[in-house]
Amino acid sequence: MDAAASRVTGPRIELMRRPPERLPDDVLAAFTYGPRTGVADDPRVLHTGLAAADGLPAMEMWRAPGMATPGIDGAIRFRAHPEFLFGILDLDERPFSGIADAAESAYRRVREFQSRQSQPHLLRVWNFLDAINGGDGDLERYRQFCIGRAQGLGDLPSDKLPAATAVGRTRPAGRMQVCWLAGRQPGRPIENPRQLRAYRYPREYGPSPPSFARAICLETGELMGSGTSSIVGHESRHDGDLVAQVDETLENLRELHRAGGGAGVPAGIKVYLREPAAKRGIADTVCAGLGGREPPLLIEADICRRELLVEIECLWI
Ligand code: 3EB
Repeated sequence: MDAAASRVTGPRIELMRRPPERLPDDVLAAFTYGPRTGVADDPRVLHTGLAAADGLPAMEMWRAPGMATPGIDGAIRFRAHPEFLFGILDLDERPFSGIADAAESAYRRVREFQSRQSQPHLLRVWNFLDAINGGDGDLERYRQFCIGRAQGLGDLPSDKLPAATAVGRTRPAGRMQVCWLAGRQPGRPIENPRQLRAYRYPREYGPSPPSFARAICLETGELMGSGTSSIVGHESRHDGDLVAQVDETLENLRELHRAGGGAGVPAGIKVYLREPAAKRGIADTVCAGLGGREPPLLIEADICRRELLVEIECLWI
């Protein structure tokens, strides 16, 4: 058989500044940033409540390597391709006793749902939260989220954790949004030699270390990086210095790419910025620093540690 003809690719990301009126059939999910657009009533669309740094509409579209079919399972909306599934859980956080409780419930539902799918393996998760830095010490909402997430993931072994992003909305929406890509085949977790594994962070960062892998290498060859920040070992670097944090983060991403085998080119680079007013030059620096072919999407968001000003995510295809 012709290897090229039989090769299945992983999902593809498209970052759009002119969101389309309708989504093609092979779209698994689409995240909107900023103003809601014409696709508002499509179940594949998640309105994140985050905004692009320039305030204009943006959409992130994930396309399957072929047709995908829709489904609903309780509060979960999903779209399934034989190889890949994308799920969206957009929860009202307010009925819960706290963010830990909401996260535990969300992740318990995700795992229970995934256990019944023919694409059971979690590959990549995005978490969009309100007030991620609200509360002090171990009561900080991000730390509480990590406690609930770990509880909800239950007995999932560390070496099966997905790659992830967790960022905060600057305008509260009362919602905990968890969205994920899953696969028929498991991914291979990749760790970053410059960084301690997140799930082994020491106690000083909270009672429950964050449950994610630094990257996941798909069976189809793509490398999906987690949200990456200016952290070396387990320590935040360059407190208050955005330019230095961006450089450190780019070094982390290049090392992560090397650790994953160094294949492929960057696609769908997203830069989460705590203070978008300071964004001058960052898009070019990030694009050049990763060898990107298209400009990154800059998004205003809070980052999980107060001293961190930037988080960057990237997929290599
Ligand atoms: C870090 O490296 C930065 O809790 O899911 C990045 C990506 C971060 C994902 C998560 C947190 C998460 O610890 C923060």
